[in-house]
Amino acid sequence: MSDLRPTPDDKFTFGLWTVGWQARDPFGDATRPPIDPVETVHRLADMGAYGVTFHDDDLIPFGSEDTARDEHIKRFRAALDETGLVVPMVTTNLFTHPIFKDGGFTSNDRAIRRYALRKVMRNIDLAAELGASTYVFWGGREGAETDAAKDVRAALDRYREGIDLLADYVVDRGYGLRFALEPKPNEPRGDILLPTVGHALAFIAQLEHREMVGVNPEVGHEQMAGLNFVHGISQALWAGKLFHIDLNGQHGPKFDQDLVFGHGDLLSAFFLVDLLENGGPGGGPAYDGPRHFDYKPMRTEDLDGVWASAAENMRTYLLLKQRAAAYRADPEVQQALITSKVPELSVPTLSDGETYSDLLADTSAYESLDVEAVAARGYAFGRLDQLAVEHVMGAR
Ligand code: GLT
Ligand code: MN
Ligand code: MN
Repeated sequence: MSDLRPTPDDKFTFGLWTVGWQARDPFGDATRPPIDPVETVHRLADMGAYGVTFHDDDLIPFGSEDTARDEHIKRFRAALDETGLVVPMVTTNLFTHPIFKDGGFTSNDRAIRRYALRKVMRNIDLAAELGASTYVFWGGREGAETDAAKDVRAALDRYREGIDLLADYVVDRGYGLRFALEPKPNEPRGDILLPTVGHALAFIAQLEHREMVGVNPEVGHEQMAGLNFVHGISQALWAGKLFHIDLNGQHGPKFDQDLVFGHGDLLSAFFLVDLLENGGPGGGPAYDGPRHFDYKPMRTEDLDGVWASAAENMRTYLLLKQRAAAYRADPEVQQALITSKVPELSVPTLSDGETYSDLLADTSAYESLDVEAVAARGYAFGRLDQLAVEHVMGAR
């Protein structure tokens, strides 16, 4: 089916670290060789992707001399120019090198915090040069294993200080970048600061440049905490803070699996795509940014399996987009939504101009309401759920 062939209009993007993961885990060595970022750019472009993203160290090995650094950037740029792939998002590695073992912005060691800020500033310059519009902050090492080790209120002060300083830097340089904080509850730290979308949104409200900071939620990171990803994304959209999104798959609360998109909670993936694509006020897309896949090809895959899995992310997304469109267009679904009063929730509880005094005076709202009869009404939500399941299964 031709409309299942990805094109740059679909805005599919991948991190260099995703397909490039060599599958080293805490118990075993790498099962795959490294992949040259230039090859990744060509492969992704051939598959119909829109863009590529990276951490500084994915492109320029940590500790490279300036001349080597320039050469890595030059080769990468040439590949982008040849293929037309764009770089919509860039981020920093503040977690691999042992210096970051207690965090970057929130390390107890002040010298490390200063070093981390410098590392980010240098890479922000590169992000701006490459035309990125979003800079992601995943604070995987910002956390602790024991409550004895971290003054969390001081850590949040330092986190805020770091983001405020970097926002000042971006504003002063005139870079067109916005920041997106990526929550995760745990792994690699026992507990990570800003563990969920909700925590991140509350933190953002305390920032000096809060207007330029949003979130980059990841499917598996919310699901690891047993949370509903669609609800988290909905709240981020409601707050005007869905600046970026990391799509992947996860089977409930366990280690971060980073599976292919949809290869976990498929029904949740369906409702997510429906929200992103059809959830806007007029029925249009609620989110128009990159559909960024942050997954890891399974450790058991060889290189052919790596590229096959990259394509599977995009194909699964496009299939779910088709299924969601069919679900929305199904007259039985439309009728079932009305029966379940789903559209009625958009009607304000008080009428235009009505006040609480009017509500107090309305005996039909309270005194004469047949509470038992209203309580007895069913919502038929099960029917809606079944219709969704049947659409996902291609049964309708
Ligand atoms: C790391 C993490 C991801 C983040 C990346 C950005 S790095 O792979 O597991 O979820 O998005 O720093
Ligand atoms: Mn993850
Ligand atoms: Mn991620």
